[in-house]
Amino acid sequence: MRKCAMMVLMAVLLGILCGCAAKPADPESHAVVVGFSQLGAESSWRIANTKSVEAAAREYGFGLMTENANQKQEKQIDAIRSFIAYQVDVIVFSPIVETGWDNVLNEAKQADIPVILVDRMIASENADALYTAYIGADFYAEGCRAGEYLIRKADHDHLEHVRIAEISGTPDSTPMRDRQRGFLDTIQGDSRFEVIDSISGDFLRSKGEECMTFLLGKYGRDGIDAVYSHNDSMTLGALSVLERNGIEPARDILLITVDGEKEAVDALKAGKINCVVQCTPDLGDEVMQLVQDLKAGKEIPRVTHPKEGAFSDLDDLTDPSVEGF
Ligand code: GZL
Repeated sequence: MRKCAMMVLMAVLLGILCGCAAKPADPESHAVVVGFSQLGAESSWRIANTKSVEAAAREYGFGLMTENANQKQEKQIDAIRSFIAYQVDVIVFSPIVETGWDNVLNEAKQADIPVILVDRMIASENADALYTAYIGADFYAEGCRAGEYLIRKADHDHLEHVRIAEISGTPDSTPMRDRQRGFLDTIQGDSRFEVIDSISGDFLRSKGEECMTFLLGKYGRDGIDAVYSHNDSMTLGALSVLERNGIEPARDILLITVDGEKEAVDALKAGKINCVVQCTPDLGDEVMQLVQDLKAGKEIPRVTHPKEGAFSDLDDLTDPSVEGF
């Protein structure tokens, strides 16, 4: 019997008490049970990522207990505690922000449950001891690709002064920090570029609209030459505001975005976005392969980055590889 009845009852009761009742997988029918703490459903990327992990667990025949925290760190902490109580085999976890995880991850360590970070990293003095592997994008490289595109565009269009407004992602999250750092490091020293503002849209489409409205109000339609937005959801929100104000997106104001969802790539092909930097949500297969190798006692890579690129209006957009998720 995989788990004693009392253990299962305790896990469920604990889950109910902390408001995040874990849906116990049927322990009898799965040799491996994975606890998956997903941070939310804030964007198309996140929804696609959740689907990828859940589909892969089915394909590998693993039991999966998914808890969605709806953007609340405390709910992720509760979910991880319920996974520990249930004694899952592996915890898979996408931390909404980088800090505040030491206690609960130490509890997982004490319970001898390995933690695989998906999509986002943690920051801690002893981070190395708190997780077994990380699989997700190299966000710094994504930021660099956004900056490299802007340099190419300025060269191509002979732009002499580009005033850039940044719409950033969730504060203290890995993609927000590193997409910003990579972009700024790439354009720094080039006197053509001036970052005039940076405000957070929290990766939400609605806040992307709010940010663009605020920026137009503050700088006017002629005071901004380019917007660098950390994800498609915010970009698509900003784009709708530009159009409502009679501003031609990608012409009057350049738009550079990250993720690569279908709606954004379609907007690129329609000439309404200038550059889409890819960030794949399809991490499920690699995650479950890591779980399988871990359970088989194999060495697993500490860091796995998926292969990613970028599409832009300076490339051949008829190429069949130019597609969104
Ligand atoms: C990136 C991921 C980000 C996406 C957003 O890997 O963490 O979170 O870029 C999502 O769309 O909200």
